[in-house]
Amino acid sequence: MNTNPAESSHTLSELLSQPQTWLNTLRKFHSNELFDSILDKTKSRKEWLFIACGSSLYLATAAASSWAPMTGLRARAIPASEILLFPGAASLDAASLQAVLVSRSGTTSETVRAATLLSREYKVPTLGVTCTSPSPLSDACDLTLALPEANEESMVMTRSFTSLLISLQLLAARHSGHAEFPAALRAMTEHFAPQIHALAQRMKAFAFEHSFADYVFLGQGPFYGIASEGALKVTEMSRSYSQVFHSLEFRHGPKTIVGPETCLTFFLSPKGFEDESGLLAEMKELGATTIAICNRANDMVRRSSDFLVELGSELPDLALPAPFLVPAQLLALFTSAKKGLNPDSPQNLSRVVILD
Ligand code: F1P
Repeated sequence: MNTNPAESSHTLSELLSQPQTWLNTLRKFHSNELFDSILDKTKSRKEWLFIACGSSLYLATAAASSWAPMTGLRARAIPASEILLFPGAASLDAASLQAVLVSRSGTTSETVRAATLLSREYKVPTLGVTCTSPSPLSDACDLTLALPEANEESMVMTRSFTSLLISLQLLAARHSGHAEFPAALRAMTEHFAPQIHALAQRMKAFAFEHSFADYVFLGQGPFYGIASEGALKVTEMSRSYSQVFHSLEFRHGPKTIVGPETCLTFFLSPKGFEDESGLLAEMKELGATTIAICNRANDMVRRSSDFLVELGSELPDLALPAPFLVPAQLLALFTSAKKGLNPDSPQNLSRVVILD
């Protein structure tokens, strides 16, 4: 019997269930009438504003970076607290805006309050995206996209993050008639599913062999939200210091912290591969310990990475955010295991932040 709390946690089993949950999500939204109804009711909207807190905010960030190139519409993500505290800075134009409020629990106070404020005061139409419906969020929003199948027992988000992200990407694909995109996501899932257990074993060995003072996650475009979530996962699960930067921003100051005790994780996008892998090689030269996550590596990436995740597919950038996040989730989980922590109950955290 496994006595390490991390290795017998809900978090690990839910993390490993992601490929199956993605397949279920793809099946559910294959020819789903709810999508058609949401798209019909939002067709006049020219700008999509994704709003959330915590992991759901990073999901929203990755979703906005998928939404804009797929639909050709303006899209951005902001924390719910910005809507509440500085609505004037959020450019809330009721004539063009569609708000999308993301929350696994559908209960986070700031997100629910933002939905209510947008709807009542600013007359902005609202779509709730959640694993929990009915919920305060679904009650506050005009429309709801619910994915209860991806909900978790765990405190931290793993499969709900990637599956809600895939749902929003599928909605964007339907919006813009990208009929080939669901097939690309299915190909990604079928390609990745057989790799996940071996990847977990390799990451476990890596985490147990190393002790890091801190962690940095680097990504651009749709991978910036993924890098942000990777950093949050490591902090939440393993109580470690972790930072995120747009990859090429790392040269502009932050690289001063590089050394063998700083673990740098690079999300190498197909689009930015040349520039991002150049940065990886440069940071390796400076003495960093590096994790590289990519579709296909070259010799330079192989030489410059202490831990390489090569998906080995020909898939486009936008099919990759979900599987690219998995190694970062595993790093967080096994760093927590190494420290003897239980990721199901991180210190000071609750599953939802509910304010009076
Ligand atoms: C948002 C969230 C979680 C986080 C934490 C508190 O929840 O910030 O991402 O892990 O434990 O709540 P939700 O709005 O998606 O339910």
